[in-house]
Amino acid sequence: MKALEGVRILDMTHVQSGPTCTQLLAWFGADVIKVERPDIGDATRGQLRDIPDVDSLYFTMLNHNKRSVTLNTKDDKGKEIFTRLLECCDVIAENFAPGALDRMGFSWERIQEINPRIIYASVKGFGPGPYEDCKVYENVAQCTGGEASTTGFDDGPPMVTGAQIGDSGTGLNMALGIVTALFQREKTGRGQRVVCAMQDGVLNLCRVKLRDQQRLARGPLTEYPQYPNGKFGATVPRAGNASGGGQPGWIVKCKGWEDDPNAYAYVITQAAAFSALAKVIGREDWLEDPEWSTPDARLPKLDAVFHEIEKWTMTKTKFEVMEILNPLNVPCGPILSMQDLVEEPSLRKTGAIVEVDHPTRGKYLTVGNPIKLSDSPAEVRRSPLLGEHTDEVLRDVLGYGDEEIQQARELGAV
Ligand code: CAO
Repeated sequence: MKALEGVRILDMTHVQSGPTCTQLLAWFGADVIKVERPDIGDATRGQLRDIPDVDSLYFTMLNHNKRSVTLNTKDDKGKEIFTRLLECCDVIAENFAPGALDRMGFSWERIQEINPRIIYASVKGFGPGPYEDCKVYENVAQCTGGEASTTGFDDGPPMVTGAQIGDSGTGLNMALGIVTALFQREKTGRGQRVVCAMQDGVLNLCRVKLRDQQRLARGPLTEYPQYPNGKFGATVPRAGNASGGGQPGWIVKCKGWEDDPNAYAYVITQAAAFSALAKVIGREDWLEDPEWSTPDARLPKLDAVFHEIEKWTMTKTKFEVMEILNPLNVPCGPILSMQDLVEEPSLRKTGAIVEVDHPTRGKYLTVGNPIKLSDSPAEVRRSPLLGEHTDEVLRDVLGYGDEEIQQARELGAV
């Protein structure tokens, strides 16, 4: 049995944020019925295609374990079918532009009338306020949620990150919101509204920077590379690769860095392991020298500390750095490229990366469920073709007969 077996989700999500959420719930065993516009479907089916006329990796990697139904929810017959689906689903999830579902005639009030037990979950770019009507994509959320202003180097422009913290991050929030609302419904019998704003989600992940904004009012941020020689202004500056925690860290070059853009490692100079680190890099002299022996003495000269560490790491590969420093309790990590990750056997073993077979694409790699439940192991099944399950859902979930299905098809509703 799967954890969410018996939970049925009417999945109106598209692009990335919403589908991240419903894919996760599908991995936990929910029956996720993805509703897509007839002939068009989720726009990502056709975006960044690597094989002509085949669903893109963008789509397939966000829509595993779901069923696909095509339905025109602006058409009368389509609305009737949609209403029936609302009646028999536990959750409706969507991430359309603000107001899209209302414009189709399905406000929260109307949805509650149809099914008072249903949970109605949405991702939007912004919460109530000046930008609430705006359409939002990943990088807009990163820029407006505090990520971009705090990422990058002091002398460079703001920078977005490759990790999709606005989209996938907010999708994770919504999944938690839905499961929590389902839990509450067990006690109250009532559904509720779940809303997750991408700006809020990014800001939530940037909490250490909000922490630093308040610390800044009381003096310089001593772990930032701007200390003690650079300038601090009124707002949290970009900290390059400084760790953000209480322990200084930086990215240092490793053997081969001249040709390999990822021949680097992250090294943290945690006080407890500093003497082992100093010894291994050949700077045992630091341990006796009051100029270097304590964290406070080293703080204003962290660039020199990392420069010395780098002289040593440049003589080792990033994997050797990991092998040597880890047993010394020096927290560190090689910069793993996507190719490194794809080739790492342990990630295949745990299911962090899985191979899936698709009828038109063939075999491809995707990420597996990063949350492991001992009683509900996740198996990753391929994404559905557009409308692959329309008849099946109309028949088995809504009880339609062949004639009714044919009529809906002729009317263009499905
Ligand atoms: N039948 C009929 N119409 C349908 C339909 C269906 N099955 N599914 C969608 N539509 C309609 C919508 O109702 C909408 O019509 P209206 O404009 O008349 O209301 C239209 O299709 C387009 O929807 P949209 O405005 O959401 O799509 P878009 O491509 O213009 O915008 C996005 C995309 C992502 C910017 C916007 O949906 C958005 O801001 N979503 C919220 C934030 C979010 O999740 N962003 C993350 C996206 S991942 O990077």
